[in-house]
Parts: sequence; structure tokens; C-alpha cells
Amino acid sequence: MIWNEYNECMSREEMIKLQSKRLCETVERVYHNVPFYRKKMQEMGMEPGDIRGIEDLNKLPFTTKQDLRDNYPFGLFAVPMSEVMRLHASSGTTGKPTVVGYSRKDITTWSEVVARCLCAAGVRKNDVIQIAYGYGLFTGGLGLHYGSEKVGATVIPISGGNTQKQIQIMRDFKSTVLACTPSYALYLAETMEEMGVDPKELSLRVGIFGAEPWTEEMRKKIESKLHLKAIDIFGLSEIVGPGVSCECEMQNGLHINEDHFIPETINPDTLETVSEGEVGELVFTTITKEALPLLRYRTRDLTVLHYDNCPCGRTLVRMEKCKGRSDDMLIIRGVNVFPSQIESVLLNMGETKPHYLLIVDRINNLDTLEVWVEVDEIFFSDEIRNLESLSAKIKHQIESTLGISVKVKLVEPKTIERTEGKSKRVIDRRKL
Ligand code: DLL
Repeated sequence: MIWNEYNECMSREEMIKLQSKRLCETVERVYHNVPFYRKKMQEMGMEPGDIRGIEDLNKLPFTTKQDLRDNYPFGLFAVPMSEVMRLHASSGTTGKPTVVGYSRKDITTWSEVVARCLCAAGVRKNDVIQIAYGYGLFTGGLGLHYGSEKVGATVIPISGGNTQKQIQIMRDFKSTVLACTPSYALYLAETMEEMGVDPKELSLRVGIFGAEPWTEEMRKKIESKLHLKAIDIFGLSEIVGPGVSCECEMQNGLHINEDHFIPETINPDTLETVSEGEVGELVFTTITKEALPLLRYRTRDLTVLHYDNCPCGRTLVRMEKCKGRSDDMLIIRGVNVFPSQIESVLLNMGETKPHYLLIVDRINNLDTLEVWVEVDEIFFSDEIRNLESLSAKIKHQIESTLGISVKVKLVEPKTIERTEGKSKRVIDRRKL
């Protein structure tokens, strides 16, 4: 079943026509309503009339998170506050939060795109969805909530945390769909084990997991532990929240709701568009948003776009599972390292727990990388030799993947902090 067959299955020509029309309207609107964009365009010697369709998209200025910060809190809004129905914010790691606003129409659009995602994931009106993303300023909880209501599923707005209660409710209310971060899904699985709850006896069928990067190996782990189909959902507050893109049941790339958000992938250094099939930084232009329209917003997320057909029938362009963020990329002794590479190695080996932490430091002017991995308690009561040989094996595997030397520290279960939201995988002491 496809939620909105008309918009999700358009021919490329129809899509380009629709995107072009909406892009021109958006440019016109921001030029007249957002001084920041008017100034930027004037500085570039541009007028709205210069943009005739998406072929002119790359003439437009980029927008960055810094621009949102500089205009904190409402400076980039394109409607008066009387038209703003909702505010959300993302905390970020440094400084002020990024504030986003929604008009009545924006909330409707958001519900529509999340409903499309849920439907693509196989969620139907007879499902019971447990929403364990945080409710509040974070967009995860309320975003999934409105979309689920639109689909007509039964919503359990439990929010994040209170892990034992989550499991009790999941069992008693027979939740069929679980929506939370992938790391929290693993934490739930671990807690079930401790409580003696067998996931096979639960009714879970589908997981709607996102808000942080996770690998294919992590997907397999979660699917086998929780006995459900793990679907990847992507989004960011600045663009709308969850619902920018989502996998269909093929689990082969996330369909982008491109009739609302036009994607591009660029080389983050040269800002040039990368060729199809190449990794680039994802950039979005919103073309239906009223309260906070953004031109060419640089997400920092790295992915590959695919325009070929998907067997599900949707023609919406697909993005590969995010490879991480350009600002999550660690440069260790000159080598680029993504936490996801280490996650893949560890989960592929399958001899540890899926909980890890990377500690980067600089000692005597030399970068060091220490990988903490949790292993079964039994390793600590066994002969020390077993611990040493596992640690040597992991060290070897990681070193041959990354090409740099690392230190591996095997730690007892629960040493690494669990989170109910986005996990923190890296501690970089070099910046301190
Ligand atoms: O995380 C919105 C969201 C909520 C998406 C619930 C999915 C589910 P922010 O807090 O603004 O919004 O964070 C956005 O999180 O730029 C990515 O770096 C990362 N991210 C979100 N979804 C995924 C995903 C929400 N599926 C930032 N895979 C984005 C990888 C993701 N990274």
C-alpha cells in the first residue's frame, strides 16, 4: 500500500515540473519575507525571476546551521508569529539550540510525510505503535505521533525512558510497532533479557528507527534480538523533523519526500554537485514550508542518491543509509575514520556486545584512538588469556580496516552509558 500514490509514484518529468513550480514560489516568498535571504540574493546580484526551475537550483545561496544560530531564535521565519503554531528545537552539542517553527499547513505537511513513511514501512491502521522517541522540543515524539494518528494506528505516546515500564506496556498493550532510536532499541532488548521477557512472546512486528547513524550490521543485530523488521527513518528539525525520508519494505535506501524537500549531494570542500552514485553531503531545499523555508540547507550528513526504480513502485529518489556526518568524521593521524566503520567490524565479528565507545586523545603530539567494547561477564571470570586473545583479534580487525593502530579495551557489561535518545559514540579529548 502506498499512502499517496499520486505524489509518491510520479514520473521524473512530472516531479521536475512540480518541484520547479514550488521552487519558484518559495524563492519569491523568501525574497520578500526573509531579509536574510533577500540580502544574500542581492549580494549575489540575483532576483527571484532568475530562478526558472530546478535547473537553476545551484544558483541559489547555501544555508548553514550557523545562519540559523546567527538569526536566533526566529530571524529566518517567513511568516508573522501569529501564523506560527508550533516551535521545536534541537539541542546540538554547542551553544544555543536551533529553533524551528511550523504554520498550520506545515504541521499538516509534516503529518502527511510521516504517514507516507509509516505506510512504506508497513504500518497500518490496525497497528499499535509505541512511540518511545522523546516528546517535547525534540521533533521525534510529536512528529511520529501526528503521522501515526494520520495513518489511524493506535498510538501509545510513552516518550523515551523508563525502560522497564516500556517493556511492561509493550507486553500488556501488545504493541506491534516500536519507534525509537536504534541504540535505545538495543537497550530495550538488553533490559528484556534481564527481566526474563522473551521478545518472541511480544507482538512487535516493525521498528521505526532513526535520529542517529546506524549500520547494516546493527540492523541485523536489532532484527534478530527483537524479532521485528527494522526500518530506517531519517530527518532533521531544520527541514521538518522525522519524515524527510524513510525506507520501504525493500530496505534498500530511504525514499525522500522530494515533492516537499529537494535533495542535492555536494562535495563539502568545493560545494560542487557530485555525480550520481557518489558520496556527498546532503543538501535540502524546502519547497512547501511556510514558517521556515530553507534554501540549500547543508545537513553535514553524508550519503549517496539513487534515481533508479525501486520495486515497491515509488519513484521518489532514494538516499543510502547515512554514512555518518562530515563533522563526526574523526581525523586520526591524518586518516579519516567514521565511527560506523568500527561498528561494522565489531558487529560483524559478533563476539562482543553491541555497545562501544571511541576515545580519541593526543598524547605527546600523537593522536590516539582507544576502542572500548563491552563483552560478556564470563570473560572476566574466565582465564585472562581468553580476554587477551579476543582483544588482540579485535585490534587486528580494526587496524586492518582503518589502517591505523588502535588500543582496544574490553569492558564489563553496562560500563558504557546507555541512552534513551541519541547515543554518544565518541569522546574526543583533543578538543578539551
Ligand atoms: O533526529 C529527527 C528524527 C527524529 C529523525 C526521529 C528520525 C527519527 P535532529 O535532532 O535535528 O532531528 O537531528 C538531525 O540526526 O542531520 C542526522 O545527522 C541524524 N539523523 C537523523 N535520522 C538519521 C538516520 C532528528 N536515520 C540529525 N540515520 C541529522 C542517520 C540520522 N542519521
